[in-house]
Amino acid sequence: MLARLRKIFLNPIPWTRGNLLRRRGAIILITATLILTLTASVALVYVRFALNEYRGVSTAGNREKSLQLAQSGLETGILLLTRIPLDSLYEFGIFTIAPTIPLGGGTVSLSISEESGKFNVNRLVRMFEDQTDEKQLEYFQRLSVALGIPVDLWHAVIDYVDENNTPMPRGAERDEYERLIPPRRIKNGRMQALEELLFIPGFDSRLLYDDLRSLDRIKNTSTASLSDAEKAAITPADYILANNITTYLVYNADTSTDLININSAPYHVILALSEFMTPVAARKIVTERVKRGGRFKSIADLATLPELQITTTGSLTLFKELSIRITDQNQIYKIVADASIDSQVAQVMGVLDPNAKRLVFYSE
Ligand SMILES: [Ca+2]
Repeated sequence: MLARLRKIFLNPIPWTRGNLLRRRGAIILITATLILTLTASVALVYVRFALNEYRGVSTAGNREKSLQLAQSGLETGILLLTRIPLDSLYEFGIFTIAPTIPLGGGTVSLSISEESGKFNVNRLVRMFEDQTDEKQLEYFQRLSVALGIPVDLWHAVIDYVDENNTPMPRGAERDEYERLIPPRRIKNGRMQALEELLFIPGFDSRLLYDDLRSLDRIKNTSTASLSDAEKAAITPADYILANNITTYLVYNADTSTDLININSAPYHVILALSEFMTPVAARKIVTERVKRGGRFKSIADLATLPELQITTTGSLTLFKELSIRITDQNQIYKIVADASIDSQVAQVMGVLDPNAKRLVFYSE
C-alpha cells in the first residue's frame, strides 16, 4: 500500500485531464482505504472534504482556486498527521520528501516538518516567570559556537521577548530601539515567526537564512575522513540558522514541554544539547536515526550507543545527561502547502498541535 502511494506521489504526472482525474481518484481511493483501516467515520470525513474541495475549485476564479487548493492541501496534511499511524508516516517518508499531489486539476506540494526538534527562541524566557531560562540560553550559545556566529546575539532576543525593560549585558531594550534610525518598537512579548528576529539588533537576513559557511564563519568543516553515511548526516541546510531554531509553541499545560525531540533535531541542535556532546556522537545519533527508518521509538534505543558512554559531570554518562533533555514524542508540526493551478500559485501554512488535534497558527 505505502509503496503504491509513494509511486503515485513521486512519479511525474502525465499532463492530460483524463489522467489527472484518474490519478486523483486513485489517490483518494488509496488514502481513503488507508484511513478505512482505522475508522469508517474518518474515511467519511475525508471523502466529504474531497468532494467539497472539488466543488469549490470548479466554481471559483483561478486565484481563489489556487488558494482553495492550498487550503485543501493543508487539510490533507492535517488528516494525514492526525489519522495515519506514525509508523506509516515515517515509512512513507512524509517528513523527508515533499509529496506533490494532483488535486482538482492542479497540484499541491506538501512540506511537513516537526518543530520541537529545534531550539525555541520563546523558551529563552521562562513560561510563567519573566526570567531568562539559563539552560535554554546555554543551548543557543552552544549552537552559536557550532555555527560560528556571535554567542551574545541571544541577549537581545531575551530582551525582545521578556516583558521587563532591564537590558541583558549584551542586550537591547526600549531605549536602544528608540535610538535606532528609524526608531523601532520593542515587542516585549513572545515571537510569532522567525522573521521577527530581523527587527532585533545583531540579526540580518544573511545571518538567518544563508549557509553560514558561505559567510566564512566556520573554518574547520573538512569532511574528508567521513564515511558516506556520516557525510549525509550533515547537509548544507544544517548550516542555516533558521533551520535550527523555531518560534512555534503549544500553549497546553498538559503536553507542552521544553524537551527537544531527538527524532527531528538537526545535527547542530544535537551537538548543542550538552557541553560533552562530540561531533562523532552527534553524527552517530543522526545516522542511527536514519538506519531505524527516521526515528527512535524510545529514548532507550540510544542507551547502548558506544559514542554516548562518555563520562560527564557527577560520573553520569552522556546518554544519562541527554535522556533528561530529550523526548521521542512529536509535539508540533508545521505544514506548508504550495498549490499551483493554471499558472496561479498560492501558499498556506499551518502549525498543528497533534495532541489537541487543532491548528495553533495559520497564515496564507
Ligand atoms: Ca524586554
